[in-house]
Amino acid sequence: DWRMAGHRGALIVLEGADRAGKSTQARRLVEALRNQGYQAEGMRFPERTTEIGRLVGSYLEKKSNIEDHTVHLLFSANRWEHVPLIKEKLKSGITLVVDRYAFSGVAFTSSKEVKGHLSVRCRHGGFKETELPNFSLHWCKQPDVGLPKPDLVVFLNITPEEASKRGDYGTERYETSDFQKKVQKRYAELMDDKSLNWKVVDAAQSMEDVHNAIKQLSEAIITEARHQPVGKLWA
Ligand code: ADP
Ligand code: FDM
Ligand code: MG
Repeated sequence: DWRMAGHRGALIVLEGADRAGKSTQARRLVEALRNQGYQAEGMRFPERTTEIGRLVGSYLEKKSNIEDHTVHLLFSANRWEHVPLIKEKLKSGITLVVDRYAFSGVAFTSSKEVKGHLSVRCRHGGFKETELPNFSLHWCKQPDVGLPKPDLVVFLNITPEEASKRGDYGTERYETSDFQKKVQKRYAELMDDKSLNWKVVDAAQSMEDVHNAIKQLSEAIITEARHQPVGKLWA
């Protein structure tokens, strides 16, 4: 059948704010692609079932505290430990639908304030206390440089007002409206990167309409990616 035999699968990532519909749409997309005769599987990050994933999971559930840089590297390591599997699946023709990827990693960590102060020497002698800089996008991207590059990154776009109609924030780390607003700004900066195939979908539409939009984008990219090698992210 034209949908299989010798061609690689596509790497499709869903990103977006809390309650934008990533997990719902990832499930529906896999199901719809399979019904159309494609080989497709879901994947998510963080993947909490590995040893590294359990550390990250316990951090998100606030059962443990991990220093900010360190946990950023663990989120990235959780992706790297899946790279052999990702490559194998794509090579065998399976399209992967991934719920969050390196873009979440960068958007969330770069929204954190670095705690602490730095003493800097003034030009005319003496010292002044200055705040440490926030995590830069540049610093946050480095651990994920070279990961398999998504063929398509769908950004499920929703306003905080629309998202709030879908229920309250949970009790995990990062689930506050102040923090989520910062994350949203960081996503916008990441979407300025034209070396990636970002597609913005209006996530305030009905589940059905969002699904149809994502499905159409996905089928087109599966056809396009078939003959191309998998790229390297931010490399
Ligand atoms: P995310 O994974 O982005 O946090 P979910 O897929 O878990 O989002 O969806 C969050 C909640 O919003 C769920 O209760 C889901 O049923 C609901 N939901 C998802 N998409 C829509 C939509 N298009 N319209 C209305 N409610 C939705
Ligand atoms: N998150 C997710 C990060 O901070 N860094 C990452 O690299 C990734 C993949 O973990 F708050 C955050 C984003 C979100 C949480 O929540 C995961 P879900 O509900 O499992 O997507
Ligand atoms: Mg989700």
